[in-house]
Amino acid sequence: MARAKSERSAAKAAKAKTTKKKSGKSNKPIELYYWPTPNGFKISIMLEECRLPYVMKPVNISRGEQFNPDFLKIAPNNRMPAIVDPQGPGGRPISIFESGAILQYLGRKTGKFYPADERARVEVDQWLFWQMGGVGPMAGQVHHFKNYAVETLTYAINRYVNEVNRLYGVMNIRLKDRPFIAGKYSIADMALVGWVNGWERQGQDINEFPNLKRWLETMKARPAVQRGMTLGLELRQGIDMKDPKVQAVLFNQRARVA
Ligand SMILES: N[C@@H](CCC(=O)N[C@@H](CS)C(=O)NCC(=O)O)C(=O)O
Repeated sequence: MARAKSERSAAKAAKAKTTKKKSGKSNKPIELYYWPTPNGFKISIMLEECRLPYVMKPVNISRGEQFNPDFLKIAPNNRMPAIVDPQGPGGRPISIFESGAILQYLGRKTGKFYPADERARVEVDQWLFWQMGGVGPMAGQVHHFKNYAVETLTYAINRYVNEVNRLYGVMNIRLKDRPFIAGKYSIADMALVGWVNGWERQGQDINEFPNLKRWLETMKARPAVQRGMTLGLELRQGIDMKDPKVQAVLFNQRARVA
């Protein structure tokens, strides 16, 4: 009897060990390939909001680390952010590039900030894609022509400053009768905040857009947003975007034929 009992407790202990091992495995952190920019912030914010364990792997884009062969295996478009989730579908690792796809993946994985209900999901998707195809690229062009280009091209500056102004107008109307862009707080808001936060450098006056201003203040008051948007900021210190070496890496790249 006593023997049977001790066998049972040995079996129990062995089982506990396996479970611990298993759960240890599932706790392997997500690798975040990252540089502190508005596109990078989207993912650091989501990881912080979901309290998912992650480890940040800096990709210094001003030094050309986005072209490292190992990074290209994960992100063939040579841009960050990207992630590797050791516990992907079927318990096997998965790598993902493109910030919108990463946000949707993390939303599906956690069931957070990305509703499962189809109508609510479509709401989030359309504003997420609106950010991906509109606010991000247009504000990015403003940053380029207004702040980084060595020549002053008035036509280009006006074109993109005006387009960002139009987009912020759309957002301002949308936020008139709802707290967040898709109604409830979602991955679409996370995609937008890093970009909208740069309104001043984009030649905009936030006071023109009171609903957008209120949304930005609400967003920036969230501790996870604060953590996400300060992650690795120190890495950028001392980098001069007008340095010809930095510009040679980041601008006017052409196809690299394999
Ligand atoms: N559509 C991509 C854009 C990513 C992107 O443009 N990342 C920039 C930094 S914000 C980058 O890695 N640039 C490196 C380069 O231009 O070589 C996404 O949303 O993930």
